[in-house]
Amino acid sequence: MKILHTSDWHLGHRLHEHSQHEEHALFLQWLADYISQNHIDVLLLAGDVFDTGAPSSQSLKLYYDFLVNLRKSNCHSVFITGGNHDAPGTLDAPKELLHALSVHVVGKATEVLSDEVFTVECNGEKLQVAAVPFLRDQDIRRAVAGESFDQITERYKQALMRHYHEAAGICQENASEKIVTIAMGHLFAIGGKVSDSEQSIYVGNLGDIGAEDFPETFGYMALGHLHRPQKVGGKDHIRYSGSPLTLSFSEVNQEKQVLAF
Ligand SMILES: [Mn+2]
Repeated sequence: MKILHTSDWHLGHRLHEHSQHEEHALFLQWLADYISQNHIDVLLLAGDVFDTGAPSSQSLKLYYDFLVNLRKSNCHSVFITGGNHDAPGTLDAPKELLHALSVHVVGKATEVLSDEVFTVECNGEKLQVAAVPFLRDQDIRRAVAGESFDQITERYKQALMRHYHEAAGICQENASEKIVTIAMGHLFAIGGKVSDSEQSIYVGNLGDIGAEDFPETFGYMALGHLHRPQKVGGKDHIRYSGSPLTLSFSEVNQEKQVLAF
């Protein structure tokens, strides 16, 4: 089974007031061709599909045209999670319609965690995906009156890791030697190198979530949020694909990429 990991498209982004629509259109055409020519079976898009919560009709058209275009390829399953730039409602509105096209969307943390875990089968191989979106504080824990800033930060981190560990627990119920388990995420992990174009995903720095905090159940972690492609904590299996387009001058010398494996 061949998988492609990408994130942070930021459709609709303007670079210093210059539209990047043409670049985005060319990227998506290239990506559709790449997926087709390289027989990619599964596409993972780990957040920040759009640059804003209310994308223009032009940006929406790029997105939907791309998804329809994929129908011509081998790619039989697509997983799309919400990032901090995405409005969960915008991504989730066509959820059922897209589900009918084997495009699985998780715009925000679901009420029942098992709704974020999917199993797909292809050529006798099985893949489990914990499609975890950007987790907002209010989505994963109940605030307590009078919390200090440090308490909020610590409790948010605990809730975040609990979310991943519970998702891993659900995956383990189906675990077998023949199943590959992958998680998605949109967050800042320790040691990550930032660019100028990522918006702080949370008040303060959740800088102490490291590679070792993620459950070992996941054979690969497809991350989004940081726009520079990189591994987390030197681990080959915990990666940021980075944004496909240059979104700020600080990224000029970065080699942009998607990850296929
Ligand atoms: Mn982003």
